[in-house]
Amino acid sequence: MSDKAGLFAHLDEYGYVVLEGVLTTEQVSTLRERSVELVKRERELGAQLYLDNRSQRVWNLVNKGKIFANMIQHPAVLEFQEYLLGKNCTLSSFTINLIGSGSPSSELHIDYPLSSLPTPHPSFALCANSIYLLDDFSLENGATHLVPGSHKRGYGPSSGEVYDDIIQVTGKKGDIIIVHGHIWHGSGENRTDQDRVALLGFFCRSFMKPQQDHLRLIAPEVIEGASGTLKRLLGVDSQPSLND
Ligand SMILES: O=C(O)CCC(=O)C(=O)O
Repeated sequence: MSDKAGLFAHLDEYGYVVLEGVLTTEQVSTLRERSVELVKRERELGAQLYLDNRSQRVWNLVNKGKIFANMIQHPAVLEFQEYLLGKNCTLSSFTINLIGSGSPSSELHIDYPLSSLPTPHPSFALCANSIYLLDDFSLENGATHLVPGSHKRGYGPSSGEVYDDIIQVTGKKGDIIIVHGHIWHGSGENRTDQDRVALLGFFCRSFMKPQQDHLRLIAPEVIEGASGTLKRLLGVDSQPSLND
C-alpha cells in the first residue's frame, strides 16, 4: 500500500498503518548504534527495566543527541501525527524501547494518559504513537501486538483478559508504524537471542499534559537552538498565557 489516501484510510479503519522504508540504511544503523550505547550507559546507572527485567526504556531522547532531535521532526511522522492530532500537536515523549531477548509479551493496553480517563473515550484521537523500527519486527522477536479497529471501541482492554482478534504487525527496519493512541496494543514475546530495538515517538493534542515535562528536562541550550517545529513539539507554543 503506497498511495497516501490509502495509508490514511487504513489508519482510520484499523487504527495503525505501516509506512515502509522511511529511514535510510545509514540512519537505521546510526540510530541503533547510538540507542544501544544509551541503553548500556543507563543500565549501569540503574535504568527502568521491565518485562522480567529483560526490556528497557530510555527516556527524554531529544536531550540525548541531535540525531534524535532531528528524527522526531521527520516529515513523514509529523504528517501522520498532525492528521490524527491536529497541526499544533505536541510531543508527549520520545523513548527507546528495547525488547530484550527472552522478554515475555506485555499486557495489552492503551497508553497513559488515555488509560486514566473516564469512558467512553472521544471518537477523535487524543494521542498517537510512531514506532521507528531499528530491527526487523518478526513474529519471533516481539513484533507489536494490536487489535485492529479497537481504537473505535471507546474503552481499553481488561487486564488479564484473552482476546482472539489480536494480530502482530511485522515490518522491516527503517519502516515506521503509526498507531492511533486509542488502539489496544503491546509488545510481543521475544523468542530470539537478539534484542529488538525501536524508538517510540508519542504525540498528543496541544492542550494535554505530555508524559514528560520537556521544558524542564531538556537542556536550555537544546531548546534555544531548536528549530521552530521542534520548539512547537516541545510545547513552547502551548504554554498557558500569563494574562498580565
Ligand atoms: O514496542 C512495542 O512493540 C510496543 C510498545 C508499547 O506497547 C508501549 O510502549 O506502550
